[in-house]
Amino acid sequence: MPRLTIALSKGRILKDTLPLLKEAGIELLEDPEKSRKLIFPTTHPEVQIVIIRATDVPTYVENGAADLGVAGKDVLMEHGAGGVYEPLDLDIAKCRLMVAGPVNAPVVEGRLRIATKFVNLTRQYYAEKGEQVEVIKLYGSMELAPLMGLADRIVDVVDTGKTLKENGLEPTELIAHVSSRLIVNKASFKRKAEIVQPLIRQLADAVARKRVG
Ligand code: PRT
Ligand code: MG
Repeated sequence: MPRLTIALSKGRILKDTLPLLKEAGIELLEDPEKSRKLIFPTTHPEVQIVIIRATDVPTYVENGAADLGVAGKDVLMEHGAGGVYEPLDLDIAKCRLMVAGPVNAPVVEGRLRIATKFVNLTRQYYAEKGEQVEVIKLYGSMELAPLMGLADRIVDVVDTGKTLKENGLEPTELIAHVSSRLIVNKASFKRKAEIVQPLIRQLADAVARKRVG
C-alpha cells in the first residue's frame, strides 16, 4: 500500500502536472485520460495518484483522504484555503479570474445580478468593494446567463478570452491572477515529512527549471 496519495484532476491540471512529477521520479504506468479507473499506481512504489473533480481536490487533501493535491487558486479561494498548506506555486494552468458582461453593457440600475460557480469569492469580492449584489449559483456555461437574461454579469476564469468573445461578452474587471498550487494535508506534512519534504523540493526545482526554460 503506497504511503502517499496525490489528488489530481483530469484535463489541463493533469497534463501540466505530470511533467513536473516525472522530474521528481513519479510517472504513471497508465494514461488516466484513457481509463475509467480512479486510482493509479506510479513508478514510485510509495506514491499513488487519484483522479477526482478539480473542485473536490481541496476537500480530499484537507481531510487527509489524499496527502497532496494540485488545485487552481480559483478553486482554493472558493473552497477557503485555510485547511491545507499551500507550499508551492506550480506556475501551470494559468488564467485570470474576471468579471465579464455583454459588450458595451449599459449601467445596471439597482442590484447587479452575477452568475458564477464561485459564489463565495464573488460575494467576498463585492463585499470588499462595498457593493450589494445578487449572486446566482451555476455549475457551468456561465457565459449563457447574460445572453438569456438570467444575470447582468458573470464571474469566471478567462484564458484566451475566446469563449467570452464568441458569446458577445467582454471582461470588465480583474479579480485575481490564477495558477495552480501544490496543496498538502497539514498532518501529512509533519507525519510524512521524510517523503513529503523532498518531493516539495524536487517539484520546486522542476518549476524553477521550467521558468528559466
Ligand atoms: O471541468 P470541471 O467542471 O470538471 O472542473 P473545472 O472547470 O474546475 O476543471 P478544469 O480542469 O476545466 O480546470 C481546472 C483549473 O484550470 C481551473 O480551476 C483553473 O484554475 C485552471 N484554468 C486555466 C482554467 C482555464 N485556464 C480556462 N480557460 N479553467 C477553466 N477555463 C475555462 C474558461 O472558464 C472558459 O470557459 O475554459 C474555457 C476557455 O477559456 P478561454 O478564455 O481560453 O476561451
Ligand atoms: Mg472545466
